[in-house]
Amino acid sequence: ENSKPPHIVVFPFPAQGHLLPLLDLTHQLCLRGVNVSVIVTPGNLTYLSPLLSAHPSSVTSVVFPFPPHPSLSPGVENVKDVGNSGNLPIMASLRQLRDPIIHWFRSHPNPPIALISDFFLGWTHDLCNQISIPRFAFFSISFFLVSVLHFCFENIDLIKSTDPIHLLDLPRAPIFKEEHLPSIVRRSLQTPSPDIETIKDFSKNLLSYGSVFNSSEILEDDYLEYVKQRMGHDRVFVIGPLCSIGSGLKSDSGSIDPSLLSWLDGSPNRSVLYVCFGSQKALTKDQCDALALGLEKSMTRFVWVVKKDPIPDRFEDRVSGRGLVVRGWVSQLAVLRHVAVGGFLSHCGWNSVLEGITSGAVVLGWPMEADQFVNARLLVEHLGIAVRVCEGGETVPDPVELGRVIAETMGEGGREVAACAEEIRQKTEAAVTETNGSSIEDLQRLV
Ligand code: BUP
Repeated sequence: ENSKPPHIVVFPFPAQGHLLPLLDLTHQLCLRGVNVSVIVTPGNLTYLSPLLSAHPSSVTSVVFPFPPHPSLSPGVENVKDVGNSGNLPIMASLRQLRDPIIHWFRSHPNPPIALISDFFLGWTHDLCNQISIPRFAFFSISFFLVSVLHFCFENIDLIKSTDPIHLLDLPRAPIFKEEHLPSIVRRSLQTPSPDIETIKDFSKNLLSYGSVFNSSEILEDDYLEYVKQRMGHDRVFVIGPLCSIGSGLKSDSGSIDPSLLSWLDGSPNRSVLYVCFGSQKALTKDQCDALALGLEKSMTRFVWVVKKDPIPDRFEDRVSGRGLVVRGWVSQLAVLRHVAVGGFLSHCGWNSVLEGITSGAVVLGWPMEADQFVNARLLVEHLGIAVRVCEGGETVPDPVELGRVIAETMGEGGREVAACAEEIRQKTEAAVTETNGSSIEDLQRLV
């Protein structure tokens, strides 16, 4: 019995920024001899393919029908298909899987000995108590953000009555304008709050047996300590950045489209600015116009990844040879790691932040919503490895100023920040690549 590999269950939340890193973690656990059942709904099964084919004998998918929800169209099971507004209804739907999961667990011939679930699934803490297995919360976000969320949820009345709000308890005592607080906190300030269940759920994460963070102690050791103290134990595992650990799932599949690759190959080292605002945000027409003009004026080489964003007419002709507009999905990590790329104009989603850091690209931050203002603060003010070029989901930047900042940061004026970024890159990489690196050791401790 003892010689059997341990069997655990993993429950991701279906938003790309949550799902992909947890699947990366699952991959690392399988490589270390763990057998895993992954809870998934039919519409998300496709995202498991790389994992299932990398570990055909140690990963099993456990498919539960997606519980219907009045505000979600049939077939919508991933936030990617509806944008951030889908977070709450998808969370509410998944909560209904509690009894089916308990039933599955109780009838399993070799039931799992632990659960790792996304921090958006805080209710699984109670589920695990019911079936007497430990629950580990997986955080695809920073310690800084968890600290901010914790403080805000504990002090909702204070936050309602002050703006800007001074987070006095936290390391560095940061000050945030209300509009820059995480969206989930801002929504909870409304009366009546639509998110009361979410707040209750979030606090369960800090009560769980353990927690796993896709971050690095190099980036935020003070907030790591703060969170550990709030949790009151040492079962806090800091195992990131997962995008840089060994043979990752993503890097296996991540190849650059041949025409983009040859364009990058023909560009001087560190000359290209990669522009991408994540999977959820589409720019408005005015924002697109301003950004396009800013890129044009910067005279900088660039690759701009667009989704549904309305690109101005003939823009591509005007920047032909110097700039590329790419439509759809690109392998962001592979592009960022190309030697030609030196800058990353980003919305500062946490995964993008980690991918930027581990590529040594200077981040030009344009935080728009959710946790992005908090992440940008960490990069710009705390670590000094980024500059902020714009702020706000509705803001239209001044194209002349934007062009100037891009040109300056990608040129001589960005030298100092690039040197800081390189130093942090080296330290962060060491944590995940050296055998005694802090993240590698924590991964082993977790196993
Ligand atoms: Br878009 C895009 N290619 O074209 P974030 C994104 N990505 O590989 P977000 C691509 O998606 P949430 C593309 O590398 C990163 O790993 C990117 O996550 C990848 O932002 C991920 O940066 C995007 O955390 O997600 O999309 O806003 O809000 O769910 O965190």
